[in-house]
Amino acid sequence: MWMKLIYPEWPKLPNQPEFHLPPHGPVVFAATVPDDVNLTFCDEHVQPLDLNDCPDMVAISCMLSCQVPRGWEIADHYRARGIPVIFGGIATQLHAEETRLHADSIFLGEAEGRTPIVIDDFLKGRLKPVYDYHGDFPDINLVGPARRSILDREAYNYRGTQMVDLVHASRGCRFNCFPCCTPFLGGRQFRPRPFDKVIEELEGINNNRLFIVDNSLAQDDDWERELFRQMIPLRKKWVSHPIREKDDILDLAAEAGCWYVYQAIFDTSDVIRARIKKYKDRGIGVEGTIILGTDDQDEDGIKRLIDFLLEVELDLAEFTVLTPFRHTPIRAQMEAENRILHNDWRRYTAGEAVFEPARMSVEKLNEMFQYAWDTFYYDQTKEVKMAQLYRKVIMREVADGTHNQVRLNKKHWDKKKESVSS
Ligand code: B12
Ligand code: SF4
Repeated sequence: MWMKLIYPEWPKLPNQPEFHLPPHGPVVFAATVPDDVNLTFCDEHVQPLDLNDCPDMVAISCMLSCQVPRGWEIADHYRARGIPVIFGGIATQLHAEETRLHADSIFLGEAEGRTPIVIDDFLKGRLKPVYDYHGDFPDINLVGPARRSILDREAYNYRGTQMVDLVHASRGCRFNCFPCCTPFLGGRQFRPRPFDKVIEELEGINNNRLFIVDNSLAQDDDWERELFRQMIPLRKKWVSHPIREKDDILDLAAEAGCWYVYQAIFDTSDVIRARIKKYKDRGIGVEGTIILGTDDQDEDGIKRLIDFLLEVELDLAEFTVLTPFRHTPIRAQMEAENRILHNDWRRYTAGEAVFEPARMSVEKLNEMFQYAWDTFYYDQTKEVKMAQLYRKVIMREVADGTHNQVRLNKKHWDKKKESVSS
């Protein structure tokens, strides 16, 4: 049986550099697909999608809301030719009802231990329209190493630089922040994977640079300490969401190779200032993730926030516009207040206002979004600031003998030479 797994393209945010990270949901799902299935993969961000082939089944994986409409288009195309389509992934769960209209089957929830059931049903001609495992989480021990062999690895290098590989050490999140749908998806219970499985997976990744995509590592202090202790000998360099702000944990994180963290910044408080300093004192970089358009922000507030970011010398900043995604607390609030402008999911990119802001107009918020990018990156572009972060990691790799960039760069330039001469 041939299953063609597709990751539809989503619209990039206008201010983002032109590189793509390897998708994580598809490779983790692929690990659950039985070996006797002939699985092929197309990530539409980096590969052309052939819509004229005839797989036995098309499987579409969607992570973001703005990716879903493109997934529907692809599905409609295949189904019109009689090829069955199944959808899964985060955004399938968030948009289940609409997705059903474009699918033979939708899969809701985590796939470990369940995919063989789906395949078996399909082969017996009794594929169900819905596999609903939402909230019914599989045994975390079943989460195996992701099947990264399905990726075209070179497609994810950027100008000859090896970018990060994605991996996760836990699921679930015990917090419930207002813009986030993660508690709806993965539940409020923190579900760590066994250490030996995580370490084995990390060791097996042929890349020194990782993005640990766990929702938040700051969920259990003892777990976090032990994870970092066990990671030290691997000498990997990694990026993650926030780490618990305790001195000994931050020390361990730095020793375990923490390169930079994504830190949400909502205000200009001394708490945030102190947190950023703690990271930086240990050589850990900080990329701020800044949501614009919250109810407490007005135009002046946003300007003060940007000044603050420059003053605390953030390494990078990623600005997004507050977006009331499905199954988030903020959506419930805005629905109750009748402030949502439309449900055109293509435009739910977090790059434009899709709701009525409380303290400025829609136009002003969009203008402030661009102001934020332009002001923060006034003297150095995002590419330049990123290059500086990469320089830091390269120096650390050279110092501890884990650097393999020369080989990669050579391959990149050899390829360039080839294309010029042909
Ligand atoms: C990693 C990540 C990213 C990475 C993605 C890199 C990549 N190439 O994949 C990056 C940093 C790029 C990213 C960016 C953004 N992200 Co993000 N991200 C995540 C995060 C933390 C983890 C996703 C993940 O990998 N999960 C682990 C995998 C293994 O789980 P999974 O995909 O569910 O897969 C399982 C099942 O679903 C199933 N499955 C998967 N596919 C399929 C297919 C089939 C056929 C089947 C049967 C089953 C199946 O099998 C898997 C194993 O069980 C999630 C939060 C979360 N915990 O989900 C947010 C999340 C997806 N991101 C979100 C947001 C808001 C964003 C941004 C818009 C804003 C931002 N700055 O965060 C930007 C996008 C900007 C843009 N337009 O370009 C939101 C989604 C909002 C939405 N509804 O669109 C989430 C949910 C977090 C949140 N705040 O609520 N993100
Ligand atoms: S924003 Fe992060 S910490 Fe907050 S609920 Fe979402 S995943 Fe958890």
